[in-house]
Amino acid sequence: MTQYRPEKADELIRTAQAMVAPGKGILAIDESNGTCNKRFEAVGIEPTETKRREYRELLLTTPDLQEYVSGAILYDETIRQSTADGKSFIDVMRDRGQVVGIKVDAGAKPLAAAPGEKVTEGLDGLRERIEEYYAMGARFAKWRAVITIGDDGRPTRGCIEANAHALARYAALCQEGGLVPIIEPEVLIDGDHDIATCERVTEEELNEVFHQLYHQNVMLEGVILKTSMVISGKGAANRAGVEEVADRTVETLLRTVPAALGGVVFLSGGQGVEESSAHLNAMHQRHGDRLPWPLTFSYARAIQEPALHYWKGEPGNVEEAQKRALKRAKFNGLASQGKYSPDMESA
Ligand code: 5MM
Repeated sequence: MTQYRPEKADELIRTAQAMVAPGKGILAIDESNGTCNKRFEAVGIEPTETKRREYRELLLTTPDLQEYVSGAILYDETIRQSTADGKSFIDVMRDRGQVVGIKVDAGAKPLAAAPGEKVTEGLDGLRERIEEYYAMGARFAKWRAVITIGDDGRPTRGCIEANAHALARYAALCQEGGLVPIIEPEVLIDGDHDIATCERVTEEELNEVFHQLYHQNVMLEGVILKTSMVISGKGAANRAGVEEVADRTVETLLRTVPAALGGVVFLSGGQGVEESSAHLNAMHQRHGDRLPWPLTFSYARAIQEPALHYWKGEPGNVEEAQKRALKRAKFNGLASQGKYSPDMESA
């Protein structure tokens, strides 16, 4: 059987190409209210809708951000918000030539009969929600699955299969409704596992994801994979260096991700901001000529953190906070072409 083509195939392919245009990546600002509030409270910002709106305005209106950021993933609350002047965030992005994205999953919930594991929910009513978001102006979506590594047999096959199946069902629905699905199966960095364990788990989980996408007739050219890097656990004794992370990540992706895919982007997953740039950069410097798909970033914390910490909810700090966000976006844009250097950080 040849590849199934959804009705909006050409549009999906054009959208996917715009999302991973050369030198650009995707900004993730789709934190649910709970996550956003937690990050606000950690730096002393009031966890209110007003502050969340102000913060998202700060990021989305950062001067020149569109040079390095092709689009942003919004949360349901954010996609309905506007700037203080009354311009909708959707229009802010569209006027800058950016693609509007929306997180559509309903969060990772405990997987029954699988202690310590989660499955992402949100398929019920998804067709209708996609229709609404498309009509509002969204052109891509995101769904995140969470895979935990533990020395007690986690992840189990049951967890890997349940999450991959849901990702594929979500992706097919998105394409039916004209949204490019970002599929995000995140292998968490939490734990003291070594990089070889992360590599084995990432390989198993990506194989299953592409197996399920095939069976759900998902058109790969209109899909973006958002993946974690192959990296040592945060608490590992001897954490692998930049070159090993770059080599193992690229090798794992080459073994598992079909060449037809629209693009691959990374989450930062708790890495430091400079580390996230260095890893992406090393992948391009060492393997740039072997990559069959665009390979770039879709960071949340690794772009936002310096800006959030400086802003602290103060109107007088907006301009400098925006400069800090732009710096990370620019360095990651350079890293996506192998043109970043850690020396630039102090310049
Ligand atoms: C893993 O999280 C995604 C990427 O962010 P980092 O670069 O910080 O790792 C991110 O898009 C995530 O899905 C959102 O922040 C939403 O998180 P919650 O937990 O609120 O759904």
